[in-house]
Amino acid sequence: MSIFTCLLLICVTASLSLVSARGGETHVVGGDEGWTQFPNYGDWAQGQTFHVGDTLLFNYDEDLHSVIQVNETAYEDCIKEPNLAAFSSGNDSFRLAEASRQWYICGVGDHCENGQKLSINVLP
Ligand SMILES: [Cu+2]
Repeated sequence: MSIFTCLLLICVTASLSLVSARGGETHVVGGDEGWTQFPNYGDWAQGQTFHVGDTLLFNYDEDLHSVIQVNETAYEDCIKEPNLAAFSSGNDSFRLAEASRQWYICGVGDHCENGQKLSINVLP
């Protein structure tokens, strides 16, 4: 086998493994700051690429915050009821099951109004 063929095989193998690695990433919402008031989750989401099969993880103090999945209108206006789903364990993870836009807000006090809201676009 020539050195060229050998290098080509290495490249092909490497790119195949990159493709298969897609769709299993865990996104910790807010990074080190986690899920709390005042971080700009729009900025955080801009730096991420969400794919079906990835996991979204909300880390927060369960005495201070919660996670509510809502529709776009409720996201814009911080409406907590009715909602699609509600969580309060402090360590809530979701597997992103379909390519769609999703919206999450905190259900405590005026936290949503203070910016504790997240909108993500999940790609196939
Ligand atoms: Cu909160």
